[in-house]
Amino acid sequence: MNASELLQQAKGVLDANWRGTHTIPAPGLYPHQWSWDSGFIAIGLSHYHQERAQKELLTLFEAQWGNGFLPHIVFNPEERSYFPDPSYWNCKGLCPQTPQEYLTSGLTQPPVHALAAWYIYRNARDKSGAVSFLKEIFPRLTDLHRYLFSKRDPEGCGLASIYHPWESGQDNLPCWDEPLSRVMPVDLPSYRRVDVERVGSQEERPSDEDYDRYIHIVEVLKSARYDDEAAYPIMPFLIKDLCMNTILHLSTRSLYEMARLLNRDTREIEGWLEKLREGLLERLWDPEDGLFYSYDLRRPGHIRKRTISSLIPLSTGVLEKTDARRLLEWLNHSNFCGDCNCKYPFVPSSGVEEPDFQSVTYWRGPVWINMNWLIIKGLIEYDMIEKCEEIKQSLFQLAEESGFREYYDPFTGDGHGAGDFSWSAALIIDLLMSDGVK
Ligand code: 9WN
Repeated sequence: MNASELLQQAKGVLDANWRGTHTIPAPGLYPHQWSWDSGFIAIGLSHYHQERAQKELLTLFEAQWGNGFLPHIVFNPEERSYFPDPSYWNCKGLCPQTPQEYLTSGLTQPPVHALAAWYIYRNARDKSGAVSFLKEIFPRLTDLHRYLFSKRDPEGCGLASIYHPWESGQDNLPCWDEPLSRVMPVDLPSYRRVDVERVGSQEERPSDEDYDRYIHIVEVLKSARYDDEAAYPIMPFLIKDLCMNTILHLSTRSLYEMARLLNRDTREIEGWLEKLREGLLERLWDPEDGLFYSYDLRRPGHIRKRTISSLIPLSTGVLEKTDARRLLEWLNHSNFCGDCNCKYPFVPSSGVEEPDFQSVTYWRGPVWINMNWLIIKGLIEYDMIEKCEEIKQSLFQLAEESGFREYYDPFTGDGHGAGDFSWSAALIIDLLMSDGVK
């Protein structure tokens, strides 16, 4: 298959998953609109369908709450095949901040949207249409960032906290094992796991014990009526997460560019960026290991697991060149498929030499295209072109051979989880079209 055939196939996936106002992550398993999925999808669409890319983000932000919070799922009321469903979340019943016309979840996800909005502007054919779009979305993006920098950082260290593994977007990362082991589920409501039925394999999805803990954490948040002042002190899982804060940094940089373009005051945004940079370097960078680690606020300290999230902050550009080279050494290390028996030199979600590595279990080893895309962004940031090309070509091979899957076995390249997965298609489109493929 040549590059333009791959591109056409990827566009076909996004067309098939388009639902008139937004794109679903994948048919079957994920029938609603997911927040960070839509951000990645808009990045892909920005190259060839400006109008749809804009609509993708505007639709999502219609469901933003009054306090700036952006829910991780906006439900399609016609679809009833996903758990937790809107009646379980009961956001409207519990929280006056929710928009009355939409059914949403009560957790958030990494805010990739300002970055996506900036892609839309940069790639736009209709620049004046893009400026109007930015004018419309800029205040909403700013509200979201203000929410994350205030309500999710009452300590004022510059980094946003997550309440739940789902908020990292990397739900089942080995990093969450220890913090989750301290979550003791009690009085859980009865529920049915639709995800395992849909995927048809328990091995590829989180365990039932983990699901009980996921639900327990949501129960605690519900007991606080989704009010951050009440919730923050009692959430049993509270982490300064690398994925959330890496993406927050990328998007805050884009927000700054937007503010300058639109002639808005940039001081508040500059303040956020400076503190976030300090937070990443002082709280999350470990100079001894030459890796970043997420920080657990409930048992204060680094979560010292070597997963792909330790590498993605390369994309923020906050490291000095010498330290960035240490991350490159890790990327070339056998633990991360630099020199091992993986099918291609892409980066698995968890180091292959780690004791909890599992090649086909959700976020515990498989290759995810969005994470590798972030690594590629980091390599570009530091002009590490050779490694960047190596990973990019591996992703193209993977998509050609196994299609646009949710994740892939790093040893065989076989696809797993959902098929026709939108962000895999969207980010391959971004990589191909940034290389000039039409
Ligand atoms: C829970 C939709 C989402 C992604 C997440 C991914 C998975 C949901 C689930 O699917 O999470 O939000 O049901 O497992 O982990 O990153 O946004 O694609």
